[in-house]
Amino acid sequence: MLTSEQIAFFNENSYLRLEQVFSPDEVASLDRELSYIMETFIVPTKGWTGPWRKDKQYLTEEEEEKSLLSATHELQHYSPAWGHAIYNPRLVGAVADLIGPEVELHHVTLHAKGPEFGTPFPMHQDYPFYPHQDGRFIDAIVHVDAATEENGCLKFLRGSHQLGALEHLRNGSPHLPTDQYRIEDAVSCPANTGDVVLFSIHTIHGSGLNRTKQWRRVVRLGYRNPRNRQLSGQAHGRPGLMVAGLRPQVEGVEIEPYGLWRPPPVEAETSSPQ
Ligand SMILES: O=C(O)CCC(=O)C(=O)O
Repeated sequence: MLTSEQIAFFNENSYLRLEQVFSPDEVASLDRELSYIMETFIVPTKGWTGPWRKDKQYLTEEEEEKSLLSATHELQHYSPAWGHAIYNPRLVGAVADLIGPEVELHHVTLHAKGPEFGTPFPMHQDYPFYPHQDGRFIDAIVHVDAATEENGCLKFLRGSHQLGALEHLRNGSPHLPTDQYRIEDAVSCPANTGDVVLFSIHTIHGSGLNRTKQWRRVVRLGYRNPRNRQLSGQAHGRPGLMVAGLRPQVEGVEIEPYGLWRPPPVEAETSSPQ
């Protein structure tokens, strides 16, 4: 569980790094199964789009052309190690201390920056990707690889989650104006393998290019308080796994385990009941 100092750090800085949430053995399984998923299912792309890519604070012309990102969602559909990771007691306990007591998984997303030209991310909040009514939503970044200044660690604008939801530019991937929200004003958050970095859906963050010869792989586990209703965006209408506490009944929220799919209407008496 979090100490009062850790909670105060999060409230002041808009993020918090938890050390060694996953043991070396656990990281080895996560690494092995992630490598299989990446080799078997993922075709890399150039990464996030938009005019920010022409901004020299992020990419030179050559880097823009060569930049590389492997991304996918819901690793628990591919791998037991990632299924177990979602329920990690220390991680879930920390998230519950910040936004609980009840906690629901919202999504799982891989961001793997390719070697030498691993794409950067412009400064943004995660809010526009999956808008929710309030700030009771934590993104937890699981570090499969250590993140450093050289390979594009996360960077945060201190205190930014207090600003609430901001308007984002919508040309390309949602991002904030690069002249007003500069990556050089953000504080770097290097992390070791097995560490988890927590931040709010309203925290302004980004990251630089991976210039090293190895991949930089992190996986985001998005958790919310189930009372915090989603307004639109990624996974809207899909219930998630409850990882702490029991699901409360929330007015206006129907639990549709099959998402938007509806079973076809039952045909009139064509066979006897079984
Ligand atoms: O992987 C990164 O460096 C940035 C990821 C990010 O911005 C996010 O998960 O919202």
